[in-house]
Amino acid sequence: MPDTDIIAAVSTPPGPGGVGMVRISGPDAILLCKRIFTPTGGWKGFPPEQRLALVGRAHQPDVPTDSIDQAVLITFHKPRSYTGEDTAEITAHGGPLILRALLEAAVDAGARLAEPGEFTRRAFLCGRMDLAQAEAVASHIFAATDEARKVMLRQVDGALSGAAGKIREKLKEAKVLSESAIDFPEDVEEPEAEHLRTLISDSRLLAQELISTAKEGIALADGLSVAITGTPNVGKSSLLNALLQEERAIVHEIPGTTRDFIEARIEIRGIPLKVVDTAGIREGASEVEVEGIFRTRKVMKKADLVLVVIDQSKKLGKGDRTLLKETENAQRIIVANKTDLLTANSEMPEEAVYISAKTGEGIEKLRDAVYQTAFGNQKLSSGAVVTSLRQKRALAGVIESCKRALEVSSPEASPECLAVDIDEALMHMGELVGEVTNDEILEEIFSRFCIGK
Ligand SMILES: Nc1nc2c(ncn2[C@@H]2O[C@H](COP(=O)(O)OP(=O)(O)OP(=O)(O)O)[C@@H](O)[C@H]2O)c(=O)[nH]1
Ligand SMILES: [Mg+2]
Repeated sequence: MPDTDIIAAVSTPPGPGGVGMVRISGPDAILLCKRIFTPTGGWKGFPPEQRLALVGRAHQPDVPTDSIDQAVLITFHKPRSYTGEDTAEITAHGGPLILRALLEAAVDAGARLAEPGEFTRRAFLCGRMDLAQAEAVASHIFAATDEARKVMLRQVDGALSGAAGKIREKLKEAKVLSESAIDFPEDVEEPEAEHLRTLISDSRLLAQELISTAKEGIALADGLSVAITGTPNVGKSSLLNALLQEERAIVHEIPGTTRDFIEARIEIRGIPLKVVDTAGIREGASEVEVEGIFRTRKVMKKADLVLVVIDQSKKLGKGDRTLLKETENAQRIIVANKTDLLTANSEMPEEAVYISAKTGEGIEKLRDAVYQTAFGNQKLSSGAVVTSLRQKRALAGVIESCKRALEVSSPEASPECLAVDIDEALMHMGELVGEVTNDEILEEIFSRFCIGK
C-alpha cells in the first residue's frame, strides 16, 4: 500500500564533497519543493516539466531571500521515479552543513526524515521492483569487488526475478492442470498427467539450478571470513602479509608476537575475503597471550574457512595435533609453511598445501585451494544468482514442495494432495520475490541499507 507522508534524506555520503543531494519523495513532494526552491527567473508553470534540471536557489521555507545555496532541482513525476511516487532531487554544494540546512528546510516544509532504505522500500511497495531486486540494490552499493559489483547489477536489473518468473509460470500451469483433475477426474488423460509431472520436475530442476549459485552468490554479497590459526611462530602473520602483499602484521622470531587479531581484506577470483590473523595457540602462555588465545578460538568458530598453519621444518608438536583435531570438522585448509627450510615433519596430513610465506612459493596454489574448498569447481553462471540466505531458503522450500508433488503425482494418487504441494511451491516462489512477506522480513532487509537509498 502506498505511503502517504513525504520522506527526505541526504542521499550522498557524509563529509564534504563537490556536490551533495537531498532526495524528497511522497505525495506532494514536488509541491513541497516550491516552498524551498526558486528557479532563476521564477517558476514558468508548475509542476515543472519532469526530469528537467532547473537551476536556482534553495532557501528556507517560503522565504526566497533566506538562501541556503545555489542548487539544481530535478523532479520525477509518479509513477516514473525510483520510488514510484512524486520525487524531487535537489543538488547543492556538498558541504555537510549546507546539506543539513537543506534537509532541515525540507522537514520544516512538511517532510520527515527517511529511515535507512526507505526509498527502496517504497519502490518495492509501489511495485517498481521485487524483493530480490531490492536486496541486490544494497549488495550492489556495498560490493567489495568488481565481480560482486557486476553480478549484483545483473540482479538489480532483474536476472533472478526473471528466472523466478519462469518457474512460477510452470507452477501456475501445473496448478491449473491439477485443479481440473480435481474437478473432472474422469477427463484426465495420461498425456496430460505426464505433462503435469514434467512441469513440476522442470520447476524443481530450475530451482535447483538457481540454488546452486547461492554459495558463491552469498559470498560475493557478504564476503567470506577466513581465520589463520596455528601454534606460535609457525608463520601466520607472515602468511597474512604474503596474501596481502604488504607488511601489515608484525613478524618476529619470538613466539607469541601476535596478541590481538588483525583483520585485512583481500580478493580471490572476485570473492571478497576478510582474513584474520590470530594469536598462536599454546599452553602455558602469559596472561595477555591467554586472552589472545581466547579470542582466537572465538574467531575460529565464526570463520567460514580456517587455515591451520603448521611449520613443516619442525616435528609435529602437541599443539599442532590438538589444533588439527579441533578443526577436524570445520571447513579448513592445512597449510605447511616454511618450504624454503628443510622438511622435518614426516607426519604432515596428505591434503596439506605447501607454501613458504617468506619467499611467496605456493601462495597462488593456496589461493586456488581457498576458492576450491569454499566453492568446489562451480563457476557462476552469467545470469541469475542467488545472493541471500532468505532467497536460498525460499528456493529450498520450492524444491521440497516440488519433490513432494512428484511423489504424489502418480496416476492413482489423489489430485487434491498434488494441488496442495503445488500451492506451497507457489507460496515459496512468492516469498522469493516478496509477494508473500511480512514487516519483520522487510525490516531486516531494508535496515541493511544506507540512509538516502
Ligand atoms: N624460513 C622461513 N621463515 C619463516 C617463514 N614464515 C615465517 N617465518 C619466520 O618465522 C618466524 C615467525 O613468523 P610469524 O609470521 O611472526 O609467526 P606467527 O605464527 O605469526 O607467530 P605468533 O604471532 O608469535 O604466533 C619469523 O622469524 C619469520 O620470519 C617461511 O616461510 N620461511
Ligand atoms: Mg603472528
